[in-house]
Amino acid sequence: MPRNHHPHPSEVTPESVYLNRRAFIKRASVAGIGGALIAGGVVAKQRNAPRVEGTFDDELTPWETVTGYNNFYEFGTGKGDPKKNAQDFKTDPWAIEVTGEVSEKRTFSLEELIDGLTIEERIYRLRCVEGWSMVVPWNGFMLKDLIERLGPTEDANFVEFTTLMDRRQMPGQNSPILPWPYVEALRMDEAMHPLTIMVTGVYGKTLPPQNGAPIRLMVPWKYGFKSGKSIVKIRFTKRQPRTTWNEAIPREYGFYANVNPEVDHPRWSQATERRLGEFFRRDTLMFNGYEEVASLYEGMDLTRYY
Ligand SMILES: Nc1nc2c(c(=O)[nH]1)N[C@H]1C(S)=C(S)[C@@H](COP(=O)(O)O)O[C@H]1N2
Ligand SMILES: [Mo]
Repeated sequence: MPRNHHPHPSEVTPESVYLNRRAFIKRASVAGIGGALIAGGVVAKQRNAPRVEGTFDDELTPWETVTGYNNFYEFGTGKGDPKKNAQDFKTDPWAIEVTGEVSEKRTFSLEELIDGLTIEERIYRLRCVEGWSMVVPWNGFMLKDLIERLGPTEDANFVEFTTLMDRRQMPGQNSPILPWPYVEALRMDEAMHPLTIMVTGVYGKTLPPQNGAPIRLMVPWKYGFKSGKSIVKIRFTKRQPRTTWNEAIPREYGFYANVNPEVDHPRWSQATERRLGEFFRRDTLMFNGYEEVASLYEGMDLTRYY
C-alpha cells in the first residue's frame, strides 16, 4: 500500500480550526445531557464525557483503526478501500435538501443548517453486523436539536437520510452491489432521542471522508449500517421509508437494526463481538449497552421487528 497517499493524523486539520474556517459554530458551554465541549482543538477528557453505560470505561479504538477500517461501499467493499479511495472527496461546499413533511422545504448549505448547534464529544460504540465493534469519540450535535429547528409537521412519523449520489466521485456507485443512493431512516422517536447524533468530527478533528464527511448519522444502539454517511437529503415522511440494506437483503437486515444478542443474523450469531484491537470476543449487550432506549420498543416483538 502506498503509505504516502494517506495523511498522517497530525496533518488533518483539527476540527475546531476547520469549523472556525467555516464559521458556523457558537461555542456555548454544554450542560445536562450534553457531553464535553471541544475547545481549541483539544480532545475533551474522557471524565467529562457523558456517562454511557457499557462504553464509558472502555478503551478508545485508535485513530488509525477508526479511520482505516471502514464500511462505505460507495468507495469500495474492502475495509481499507474507503480510506484509499475517498481522499479527494469534495465536501466543501456541501448542500442538504430538507423536504417532505416539514414546514419549510428548502436546500441549506451545511453551514446554514447547523449554525449555532452545539458541537460536543460523545464516546460511542459502533457495533457492526459482521461481528466487530469499536469505541469512538465522535464530535457532533444532537439530531433532536436540528429537527426542532426544521419543524416537521404533525404527519412526520419517520425521518430519512440520503447519501450523496455521484458516480464520478464514488466509484462504488458504478456497480450494482447496493441500490443507490444509500438511504437510511429512523422512526421519529428514535431520531429525537438525545443519544442520536449527527457527526461532523472524530477525535476532535474534521471527519475524514472515509467516515462520512462532512456529516453523517450515528445511532449508538443500532448496527453500524443505520448510520448513513455524507448526507445530502433529510426527508420527513408519514410512512416508513425504504432503506438500502433492508431493500437489498430484507431477510438479513431489518428497518430497526437494533443491536440485539438474541436475534441472529441468518448467516452468523450476534451474541458476541470482537472489539477491534482485542483478541477475545466479548458478549454483545442488548441495545449495544444503551439500555435507556428500551422504552422506545415497549410492546414490540423485536424478533419480528429486527
Ligand atoms: N453511505 C453509506 N453509509 C454507510 C455505509 C455505506 O456503505 N454507505 N456503511 C455503514 C456501515 S455497515 C457501517 S458499520 C458504518 C461504518 O462507519 P465508520 O466507517 O465510520 O466506522 O457506516 C455505515 N454508513
Ligand atoms: Mo456495518
